[in-house]
Amino acid sequence: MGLQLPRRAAGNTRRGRRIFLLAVLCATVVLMAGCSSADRGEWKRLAMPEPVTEQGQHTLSLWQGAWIAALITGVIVWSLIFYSIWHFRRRSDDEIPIQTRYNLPLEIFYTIAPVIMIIVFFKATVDTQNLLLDDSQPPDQTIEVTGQQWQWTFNYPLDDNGDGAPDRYAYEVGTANYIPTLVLPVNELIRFNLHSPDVIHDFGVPGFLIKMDVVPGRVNHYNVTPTTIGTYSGKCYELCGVYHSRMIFTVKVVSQEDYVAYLGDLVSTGHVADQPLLGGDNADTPAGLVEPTNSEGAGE
Ligand SMILES: [Cu+2]
Repeated sequence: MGLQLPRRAAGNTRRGRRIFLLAVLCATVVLMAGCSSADRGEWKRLAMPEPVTEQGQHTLSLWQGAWIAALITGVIVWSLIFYSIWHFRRRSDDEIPIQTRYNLPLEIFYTIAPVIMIIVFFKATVDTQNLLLDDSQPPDQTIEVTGQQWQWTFNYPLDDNGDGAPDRYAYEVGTANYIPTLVLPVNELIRFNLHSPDVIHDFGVPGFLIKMDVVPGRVNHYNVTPTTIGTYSGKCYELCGVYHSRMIFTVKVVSQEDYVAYLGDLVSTGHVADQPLLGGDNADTPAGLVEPTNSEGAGE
């Protein structure tokens, strides 16, 4: 009689553990079933935004590859840790195990292995960067982008006489009270030439999976080929001053016809100049936006 109670208690514990595991399994299945296809896509991309440019695919591959490599490393290291914890745990009849140290082959291995891993990561990063920055193809469109404190100006070259050289520029200027729109034709190679008249900004669209510093006195550039018609948001990625947070813009990827029509709209509404607006005296001063004095405070 005296032994029955503990045995039943042990059975209860085992049953309890089984019920708990079953509950966890059910909850997992329910949670997974609740995932929309968008959620599943996000899991697959490991939280990276869905790339909507050809070039963005390279960034995504690097991101996924790096995570897979890191996870494999993690699984090996965690397995070794938990194996050691379990296998060499203290037992009641145990004596202290043999104490060893200075295992030279092992020490050489765990010094060299991380160096090899870093070399592989470095090579993958440089290869991806070279693919992203490849500008050997002539672009279909070249857009002069100006980042000025604190908005963006987009200049679209117009080839009026068809000789391949820009004759005028249609433009769109953002201000403190107006978020500008960048319109891009789908499936065309677009080059952004980046200009800054004041401080370092950084021009990027999260969905494009590429961004670049906009440095005064130097014209950086990169190319993208948008692959999906849609509306996206872009921003300045470099803390560039008090109103940095206002440097957001809308991106519309449209069909070739809509792109031509958009440029026509800019011209017909007088948004056209002989030279691109590159900032400073040449760009519109953001209306109502002045450097706050000390008494006014920073505001944002
Ligand atoms: Cu900025």
